[in-house]
Parts: sequence; structure tokens; C-alpha cells
Amino acid sequence: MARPAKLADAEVTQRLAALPGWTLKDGKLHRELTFADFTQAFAFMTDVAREADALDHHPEWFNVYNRVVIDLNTHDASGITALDFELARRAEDLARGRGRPAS
Ligand code: H2B
Repeated sequence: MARPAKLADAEVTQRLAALPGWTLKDGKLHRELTFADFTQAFAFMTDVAREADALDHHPEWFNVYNRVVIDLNTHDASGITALDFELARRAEDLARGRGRPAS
């Protein structure tokens, strides 16, 4: 599948404005989420895994108990692409559906 091109910095900044909670960290889209417990956190990760496979685009992430840290970039493009924003948007929707505390 053709991968989208790396986005210019200005475009990343502009798109980030529409994704509350997400920041730019070390050249990646970054999000830290806290759930009610480990089961909710892991269920969220399972939800995201399905979307990631559907997009053929996969997160870098880290989990301890109820906390999930997500970093998104596109290795093939050596930067951030529209795919990262699409996966971020889907992950955000899924997190909200799981009653993530507003943080
Ligand atoms: N995920 C991410 N985040 N970046 C990629 O460049 C990427 C991916 N490439 N998932 C895909 C898979 C590629 O390795 C396979 C072969 O399509």
C-alpha cells in the first residue's frame, strides 16, 4: 500500500490543534491516557490494535497498570503523516468511549 508523505511542520501544528490532549514529542504525536484500571487500559489497547491493523499503521506504546502512553510516527516516511493523525483520531474516539478521565 502506498504510504502518505511526511507532513510539513506547519501542517502538523495545524492538525494538532484539532486533537486536544495530543502533543508533539520527539518528532511523534504523543498522548498519555489514564483508565479506571488495567482491564480498561488493555481493552482500549485491543480496540486500537484492530484499528491499527485495519490501517496497516501501528503505534509505539507503553502500558503500566491503568496508564497508556502512545507515540505515533511513520517509519516509512521518517516523520508524521496523515496516517498518524487518522490513528490518533480513532484512538481518541475509542478512549472517550471507555470513560477515560478527562486528562
Ligand atoms: N506503522 C508505522 N507506525 N509506521 C510505518 O511506517 C508502518 C507501520 N509501516 N506499520 C507498515 C506497518 C509496514 O511496515 C508494513 C510492511 O506495511
